[in-house]
Amino acid sequence: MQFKTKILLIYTGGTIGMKKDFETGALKAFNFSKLLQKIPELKQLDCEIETLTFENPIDSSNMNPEKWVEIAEIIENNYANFDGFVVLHGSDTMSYSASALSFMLENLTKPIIFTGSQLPIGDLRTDAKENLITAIQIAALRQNDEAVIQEVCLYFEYKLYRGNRTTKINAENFNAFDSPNYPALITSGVHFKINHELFWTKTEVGDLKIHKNFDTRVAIVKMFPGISQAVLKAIFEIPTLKGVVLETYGAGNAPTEDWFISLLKDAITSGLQIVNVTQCDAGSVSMGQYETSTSMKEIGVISGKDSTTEAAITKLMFLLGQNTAPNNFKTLFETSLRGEIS
Ligand code: ASN
Repeated sequence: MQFKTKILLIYTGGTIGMKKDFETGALKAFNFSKLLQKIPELKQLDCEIETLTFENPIDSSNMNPEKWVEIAEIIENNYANFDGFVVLHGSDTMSYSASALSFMLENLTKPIIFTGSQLPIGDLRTDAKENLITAIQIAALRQNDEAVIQEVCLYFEYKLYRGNRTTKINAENFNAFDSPNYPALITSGVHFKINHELFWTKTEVGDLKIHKNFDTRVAIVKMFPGISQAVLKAIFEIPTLKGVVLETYGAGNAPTEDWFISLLKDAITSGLQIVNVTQCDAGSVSMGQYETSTSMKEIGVISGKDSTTEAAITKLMFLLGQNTAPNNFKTLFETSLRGEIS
């Protein structure tokens, strides 16, 4: 007898399962499992689907590291019994969660596909059905008796991306995500166009390991012309602060003024990890390319290279949470752990 591929759908919340609150007119998360029974299309899929939902589904603006652990533990507890996992998640912070889960789950050999929608699944013009059905189909893809996808991905509007390469770019269009520095792994048209050569290739194979500690004593600071010494000093001197993602200009450039460089230097000397990422949608930090980044390179600012801000901040929380040795921190951060940097 041929066994069917088993997929676990994990519903965390998000627009996909929301309904209008008739008193306020606002969209609110509600019980998704009942709604699934109303999607007859799912029965046509050649796989077995089970659903687990968060006890209290959330709008993804309420997502946080404790809830990432909740998702990871659901995966951990069901890993042996399922061939793939589809995580239904609000689009607002989906790229953060997909990035976080990519770092948490080491040695993955099964697909974890995040998806959601811009309109609720009950809406006449919904984008939810396509996203959900195709995400399940992709999670169920197998070749030579193993899963085709063995990493954390995000599927939205006909494209499967590596999760930690994505960013939400649009609050209106169905095409809500982009992966500016890494091409789509799969494009869904009449057929799937599967770009095997882009898949994450692991250097080591071992049992699944789940890392559950994140250190939230971090901040994202976005540079702008006119940012004051007083503001930056107040942030960089927060006594509990352990790491900062600094969004700089272009290829990782920032002011060359003495006060700025010495502020960063003092912070680094006292143990703060500072990661340089670009504010640009695409491209990479390249410290030393311009005079406006040379000093940052000299004082030991970490290069986020071409990682997204979402990947950089979750990696920072992850590596700090692992108690990474300070003398190894920069090297480890600048290394691709799950394909998040080129
Ligand atoms: N506010 C919603 C959420 O992120 C947006 C969505 O899912 N499209 O939960």
